[in-house]
Amino acid sequence: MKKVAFITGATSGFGRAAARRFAAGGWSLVLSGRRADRLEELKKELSDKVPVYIATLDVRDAAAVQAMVDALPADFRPIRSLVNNAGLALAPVPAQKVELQDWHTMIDTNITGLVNVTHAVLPLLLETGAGASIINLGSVAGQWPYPGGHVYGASKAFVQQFSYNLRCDLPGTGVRVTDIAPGMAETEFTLVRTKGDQDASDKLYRGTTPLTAEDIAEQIYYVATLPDHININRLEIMPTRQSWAPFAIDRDKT
Ligand code: NDP
Ligand code: 8X3
Repeated sequence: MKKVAFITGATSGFGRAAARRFAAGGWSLVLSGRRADRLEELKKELSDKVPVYIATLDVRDAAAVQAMVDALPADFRPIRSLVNNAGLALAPVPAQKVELQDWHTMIDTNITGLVNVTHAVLPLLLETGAGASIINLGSVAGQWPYPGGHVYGASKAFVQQFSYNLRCDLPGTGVRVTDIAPGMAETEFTLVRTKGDQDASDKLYRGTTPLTAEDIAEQIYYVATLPDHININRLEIMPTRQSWAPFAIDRDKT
């Protein structure tokens, strides 16, 4: 049976690398993101290999998400994997210095957007049944607190718990759910987080070995292509050269 992957945030980073990985595996693709030019480029690159349907979409807009899913051509409706990847971090500063709008943007994208897409695509996954999967991009930040993580980490904690709770409602349907939780990976993520500060992004990744978009795409594809009876609940992945910091202690000056 033909396999279709529906990927949000396919214009960059993990989403774009996942599109390429699924195409290499022969899957048809539904690709979305806000940047139409990048979607066109990716379609041009991949459509000689597999059928590709692109849709410009802001996941925060529930009505637009539903309309996009309703408008899917018949060949792209038997969705086997939904990769809920669109997301972002903003405001890498202490909570007390954050602009409120940045918190709202993270909540609207990482939580509301992911919920919008899941709600719209779930009926198609249920029709697919056995072997279908929802693969949500969480983060190590959803499990481990760090300075400047505030709403970003909290939004990814939502992704983890939402993934687990979906599992509780889906027994008997064959639909699997996984929270993939990467650590530091070099994509456009830090450029977005710093609102375009290329130096800050380069500095973060310099002198170490971050994960790559392709590393995570490989994990997404692995989860999507496991035998139907296997569900990985959560997959946390860090670069070997990243680990945890000690607890911070506020000490009196002596
Ligand atoms: P990128 O910035 O490279 O890609 C993010 C993607 O999300 C882009 O394609 C962007 O597309 C899309 N996106 C953002 N906002 C919206 C929106 N409102 N509507 C639709 N699409 C949107 O980052 P990554 O590839 O690194 O991040 C992908 C996911 O992985 C995110 O959820 C991120 O939180 C998570 N993650 C990233 C880690 C990292 O270190 N890089 C580690 C752990 C998790 P466009 O701008 O065209 O809309
Ligand atoms: C992104 C990874 O380490 O910046 O989710 O939180 S990290």
